[in-house]
Amino acid sequence: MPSRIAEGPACGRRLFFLGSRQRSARQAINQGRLQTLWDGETRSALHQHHTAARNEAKQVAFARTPVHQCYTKQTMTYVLHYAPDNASLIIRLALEHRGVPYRAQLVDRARAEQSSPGYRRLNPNGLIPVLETPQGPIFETGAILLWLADTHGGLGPAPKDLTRGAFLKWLFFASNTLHPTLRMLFYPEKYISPEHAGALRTGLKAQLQTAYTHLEAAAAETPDWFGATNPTILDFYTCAMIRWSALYPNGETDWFDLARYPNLKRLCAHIETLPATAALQTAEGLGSDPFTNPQPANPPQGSAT
Ligand SMILES: N[C@@H](CCC(=O)N[C@@H](CS)C(=O)NCC(=O)O)C(=O)O
Repeated sequence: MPSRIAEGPACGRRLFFLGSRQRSARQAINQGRLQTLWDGETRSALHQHHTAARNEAKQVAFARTPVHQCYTKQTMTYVLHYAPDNASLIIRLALEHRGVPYRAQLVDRARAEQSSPGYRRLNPNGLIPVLETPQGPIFETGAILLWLADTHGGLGPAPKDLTRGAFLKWLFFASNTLHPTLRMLFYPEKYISPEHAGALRTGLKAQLQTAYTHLEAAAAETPDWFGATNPTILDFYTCAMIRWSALYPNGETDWFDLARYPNLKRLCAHIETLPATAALQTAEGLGSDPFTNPQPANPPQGSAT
C-alpha cells in the first residue's frame, strides 16, 4: 500500500512513494545524482542504492523532468517494437503526432520474430506492439495508448476531464471489442479448426458491421474527443482498424464499405492530413489515402504479415 501520494508536476504523473524507500529516492534526486540517470556514470553511483529504491527513483526522476527534457537530458528513449501496418501503427501515429521521440525496432514477421524467446520476454503473448518505457515494457495497444495519453497529455481527455468517461468507454470498445473481433477475422486458424473458419468469419463480419454502426453514431455526435480537429488516441485506433478492415484478409473484405459510415470517413480523411500520417506513409509504405482508400503496404523494411 502506498504510504503517501505526491503529485509529479512536470510530466503530469502521480507518484507513489513507499515508506523508507521514498526517502532514499528523494535523497538521490535532491543530491542531483539522478540528473543523468540513464548514462553509465550515474548508473555506478546508483549501485550504492537498494535496487528497489533505485527503480522507484528512476520513475520519480523521469516524472519530475519536463516532457521536453525527458529525452534530451537523459539518453532513455522509448523503443517501439513494430512491424509495418501492424497494431504498432496506432502507437506510432500517437508518438509522431505528439512529437515524442522514440526508436522504431523492427520485428521481422517473415521470420516470426514476435514468437522468439527474446521478444516473448517483452510480451509473453508474442504480439506486436511493445513499447519499452522507463516503467518497463508495455504491451496491449490500448494500454500503451492510454499510458502515452496520460503521461504526455494532448492525446485525449485528461483523467479529470468531464468527458473522460465517455472517451474511455469508446476507447475500450475499440480495444476490447472491435480489435479482437478483427483479429479473429484475420487469424481464424488461431481460434477454430479450418472447416469452421468460414462460418466463424461470417458471424464476425456481422458483428463488425454492428460495431462500426455504433462507432459511426458516436462520431456523428462530434464530441471533442472523436473525429474532432485535435486527434485523440481513439481517432488513431479507429482509422487504423478501418484501414485493416478494407484490406485484410485478402479477398475477404466485401463486408466493409467505408461509404456507409460518413462520419468515420470524415475522421479518416482528417487523420490523412496530419504530418504524423505522412511520416508513416514513408516509414511503413502505406501509400496514398491510407485510411479512406487503403492499398496493401509496401514497406521499405519488414513485412506486414
Ligand atoms: N491484443 C493485442 C493484439 C495485437 C495484435 O493482434 N498484433 C498482431 C499484429 S497487428 C500480431 O502480433 N500478430 C502476430 C501473431 O498473431 O503471431 C494488442 O492490442 O496489442
